Amino acid sequence: YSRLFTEVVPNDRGGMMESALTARDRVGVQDFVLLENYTSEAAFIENLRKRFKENLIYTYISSVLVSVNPYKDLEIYTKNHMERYRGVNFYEVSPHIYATSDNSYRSMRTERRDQCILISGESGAGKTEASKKILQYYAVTCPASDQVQTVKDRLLQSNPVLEAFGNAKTLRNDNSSRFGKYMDIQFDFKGAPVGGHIINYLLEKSRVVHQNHGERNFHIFYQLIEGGEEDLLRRLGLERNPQHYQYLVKGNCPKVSSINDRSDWKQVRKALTVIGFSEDEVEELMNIISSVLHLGNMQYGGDDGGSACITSDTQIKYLSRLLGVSGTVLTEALTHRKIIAKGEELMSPLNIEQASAARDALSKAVYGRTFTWLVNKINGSLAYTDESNKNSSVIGLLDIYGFEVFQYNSFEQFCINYCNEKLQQLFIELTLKSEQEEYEAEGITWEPVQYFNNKIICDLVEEKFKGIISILDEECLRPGDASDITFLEKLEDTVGSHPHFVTHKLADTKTRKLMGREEFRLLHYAGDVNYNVNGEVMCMSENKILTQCFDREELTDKKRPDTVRCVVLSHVSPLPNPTIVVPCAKAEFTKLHVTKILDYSELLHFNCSQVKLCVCVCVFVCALVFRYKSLCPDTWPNWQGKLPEGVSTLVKHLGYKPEEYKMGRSKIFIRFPKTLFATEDALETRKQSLATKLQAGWKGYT
Ligand code: AOV
Ligand code: MG
Repeated sequence: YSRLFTEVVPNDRGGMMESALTARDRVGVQDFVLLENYTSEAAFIENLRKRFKENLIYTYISSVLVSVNPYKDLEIYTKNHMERYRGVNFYEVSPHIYATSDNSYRSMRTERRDQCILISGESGAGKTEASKKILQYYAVTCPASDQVQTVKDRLLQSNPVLEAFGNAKTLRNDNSSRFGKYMDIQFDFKGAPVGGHIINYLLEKSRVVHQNHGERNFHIFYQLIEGGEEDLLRRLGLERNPQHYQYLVKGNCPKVSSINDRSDWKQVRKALTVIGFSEDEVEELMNIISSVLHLGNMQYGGDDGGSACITSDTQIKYLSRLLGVSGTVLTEALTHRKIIAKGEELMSPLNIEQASAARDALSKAVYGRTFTWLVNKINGSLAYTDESNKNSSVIGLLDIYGFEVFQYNSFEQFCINYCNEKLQQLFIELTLKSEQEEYEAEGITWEPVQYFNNKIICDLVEEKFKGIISILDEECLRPGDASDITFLEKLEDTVGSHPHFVTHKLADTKTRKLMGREEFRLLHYAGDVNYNVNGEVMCMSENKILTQCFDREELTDKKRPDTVRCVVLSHVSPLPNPTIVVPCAKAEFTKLHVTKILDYSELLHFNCSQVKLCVCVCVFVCALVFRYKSLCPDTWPNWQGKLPEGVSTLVKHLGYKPEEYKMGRSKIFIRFPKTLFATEDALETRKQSLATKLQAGWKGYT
């Protein structure tokens, strides 16, 4: 139960011995459950702050791991660290992402149940980094054979590839995930990783054709242009200058100081080979990537009748070569649409605006499908084919795009934030449910906790016929005068009275000042966001997959949520002003920032609800007797009787009052952390006095 102890952190007093009490004062507690004043937001923040100052970025809330983004490399992910956490009960070591990883692994092995690790937190919090650390931990610490080594390499190398095609620089994060990822790591009966499977959710395709100011397109475009070999670029007809491409200039941000596109290209190129892409496949992949860039540079002019025509055939030439489609077919496809009149197919010319929209739609579709193809290809290379091994189990890792708010929020932010709402739902259900199950198993009565359940917001978005998605769907399909404005009006009519929904028209004077007329505001669990409806009805009709973006069935079909063992909640100090372009004054950690996180995340809420539900610190009775038996003459050197009686004898001797603890079947629930700390301090005093006596030549200790 070293969670009760304080990490040994060198202090700035020249290595002078520090008592447990002052150390605890200095570096805080490792588990928020141990906070004396657990309902106080100030105490919670103070504990986070103390630990962060000492580079202790991890803290538990019971079995949930909270991590604060340090924005600097800490020497805490070495092989030695991995060894320290390997096979050790996570109660016995200080909080770490490796402890959580190891705990899931051991639960999977001993209970033979599939596991799942959910990682949540706002954009830039460190979710993707956490998921990579978990994967690295398994790759290094799990048993391996030659064949397994290949699987481990492929699992690890899938990350740079997926990040190249699915991540981009945003205003919040230089390496922001623009898709949701659920990865299963498959283990054989010996506990060796033997395969994997990735499910991707809703790539932000609109980024291919448009980026907000200060943001970039997906990394791969810049990597190819900056790092691609001369002859490759010549074959693809590309210039070594991102500024040359319309799809790469929208955000006016070709270079990012934290990113080296050239070396990243090398890494991605190598990773593609490790995963099993042939030279031809890589070339084809790059053909597609470069054809998207050529598409973006296509210029349209209008003829006398106002119909669009392509003014230069340079792009068409490249495109027809790269995509293997005839120039005439391409030209017609990009300037006409097919209509069926009286049973006959006719080609009707598009005007310039329509042709540009068609071009962008094609680019998005091509990129989106290529991404899906890439994921399938990686899955093929990770597939576990040994049918004889039926005893395999999996650990699932969920890493989605985090909650985000910009000055201008569109449908993309709506989807992303809805995903986060759903994850929060799952999180609430799982943590509270598992606590309650523990109480039931231990035969302890508890009082149900009042907490904010965000189901009400999920319903607002997803309810059939009267949720926002249904209304949008309906407007997209409705022929006639459907527009962004009719969509907004329909929202006002249908969900206008919902407590988490506001529009300019419905808002009070103060809120109205903060909103545009074409916006609706959702009061999310993590904060208020104004969504602009501009262009939604026109371009979103293809987005039927939205409803799948966080399909609960994905997680429930294998009855897995029941088996979730741990949740990682990552949190970074957010921007003082979320619209600032450079993400964070990095390791800044001021009180103000942290208060903001808590507002955002309801993290404190979890803390309170968890603790209230727990009402106490719980310790396995056998561990309690074993640890403290020396403090009571009746239990020292060994308690011979039944364990529950041993505990009663011990706690009576220690002076625990009846209202301070409750006995469960296998655990004792102690109401106040200070009770346990006092016992811990008594143990230390005893150890020290024994040490002094032994030094003085005392031989009475056996
Ligand atoms: P995210 O996944 O939560 O954001 P990332 O995992 O991409 O956030 O982290 C953002 C950046 O923070 C990384 O690129 C690192 O520079 C830094 N960082 C995160 N975790 C650590 C760590 N443990 N140690 C050191 N630096 C770290 V998003 O994908 O935008 O929701 O959508
Ligand atoms: Mg991420």
